[in-house]
Amino acid sequence: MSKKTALITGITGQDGAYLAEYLIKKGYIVHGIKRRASLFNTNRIDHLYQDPHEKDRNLILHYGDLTDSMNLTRIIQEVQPDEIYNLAAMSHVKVSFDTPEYTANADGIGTLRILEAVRLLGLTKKTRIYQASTSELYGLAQEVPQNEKTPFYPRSPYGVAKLYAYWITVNYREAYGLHASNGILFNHESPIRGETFVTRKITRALARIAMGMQETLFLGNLSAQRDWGHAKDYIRAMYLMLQQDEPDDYVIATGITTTIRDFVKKAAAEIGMEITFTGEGPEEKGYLTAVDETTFTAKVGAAYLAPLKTRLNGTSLRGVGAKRRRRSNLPASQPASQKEATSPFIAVDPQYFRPTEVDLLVGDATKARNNLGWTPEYDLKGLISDMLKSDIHLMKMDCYLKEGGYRILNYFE
Ligand code: NDP
Ligand code: GDR
Repeated sequence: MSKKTALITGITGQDGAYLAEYLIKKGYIVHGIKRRASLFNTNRIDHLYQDPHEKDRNLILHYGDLTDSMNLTRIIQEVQPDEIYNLAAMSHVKVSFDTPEYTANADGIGTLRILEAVRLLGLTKKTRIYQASTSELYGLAQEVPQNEKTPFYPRSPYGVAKLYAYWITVNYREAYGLHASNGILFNHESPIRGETFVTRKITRALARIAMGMQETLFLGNLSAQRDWGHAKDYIRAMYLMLQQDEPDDYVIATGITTTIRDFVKKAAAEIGMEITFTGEGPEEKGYLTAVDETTFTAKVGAAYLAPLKTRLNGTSLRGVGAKRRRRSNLPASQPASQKEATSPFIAVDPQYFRPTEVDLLVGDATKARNNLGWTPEYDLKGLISDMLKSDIHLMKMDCYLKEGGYRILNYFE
């Protein structure tokens, strides 16, 4: 039997990289569309990359862009894919407020370009399509939890562009009989999550803070709630949707929601650091209030313990609040004046607030469980553990480079 062929747009992104690996393991020939950039941008898939001169390659990359109809049509014609996974998008909600027109073009009309190319090329019976829809469609959530029947109310140019993409996918399915499905995926993260999404921003910063390479992490709205899963689980759901006899739309979620604040606390606890929050709104701050030395030593390393304890004791940082708590094990109730004298681990910077926020997302994936047999393998603790393990490893490399006198790059948003 000849091998199945898949075309992945957004193959250089988090989901594209995991999906490419998954499909190659299943015996697919995977084609991917990458954008031309002035630097190499295939970091996430370099381990799958094969020299273009090799024969019988199972990963083939094409230059392209979702804003270029002719390019997309030519690639689809050449590849004649059995399955298209449309994962490419300007995927950052906050950035979409700065680039609304481009976001509409790539995320909204980009989907139409793919659907229309499949139709024009006469591939409606051959090619199955997965559209990367999103829980951002629910935006100002009309019910809790959200399922496939919950009305949409997007709250950003990204969400609105994805709303168009969702409905045009449904429309092509109904009008032309295309096997096209929407995966309404809730937030999913991993060690290769983009560094400017909040979970990865937190795990990277906590690793740096634990090793004394960063003082404070600045975040936006700490009270937003998200339903976070692991990207490895979610790409399995994409694949399953295209293996069904009938196309359909599915919510993919864990059913558990957590605030950004609690994510910070859980992630810090994973490596033995207790963070306590005090204050409200833009004045809210998170302080180190205890260290579990055994956990910290096992997960981060004994070499980094002494500087952290110095920080806990406040001696290098003028403050006395944390010192009092650590000695007497008091709850975090010391006077604000003392707390303010201590350098916080976490502080709020309103520049990360969004003009319209999505406050609460939590998904009900019953349909996916029943129809696709999909269940996630990772819970939030497992996800956090996976991300921190990887970021501590990464930051240790930076530490070694720094100690060796080499320049390290500071990527902050
Ligand atoms: P990433 O931001 O990690 O990856 C996006 C990919 O799209 C990258 O490969 C990027 O290329 C590519 N891309 C961006 N703009 C264009 C364009 N104009 N033409 C061609 N390619 C482009 O996203 P994720 O992997 O996290 O998400 C995958 C998809 O799923 C996206 O559509 C996202 O909106 C959606 N989604 C994601 C969720 C999540 O929690 N991760 C949840 C629900 C939906 P480059 O590497 O060059 O930037
Ligand atoms: P989201 O993810 O907008 O849900 O979109 P993101 O991680 O960017 O934000 C989640 C929540 O955290 C709050 N937040 C911050 N966010 C960022 N990025 N940086 C901060 O410093 C910060 N502080 C607080 C945000 O306000 C928000 O409430 C992701 C993307 O992957 C989309 O492509 C996808 O469709 C949805 O998930 C589901």
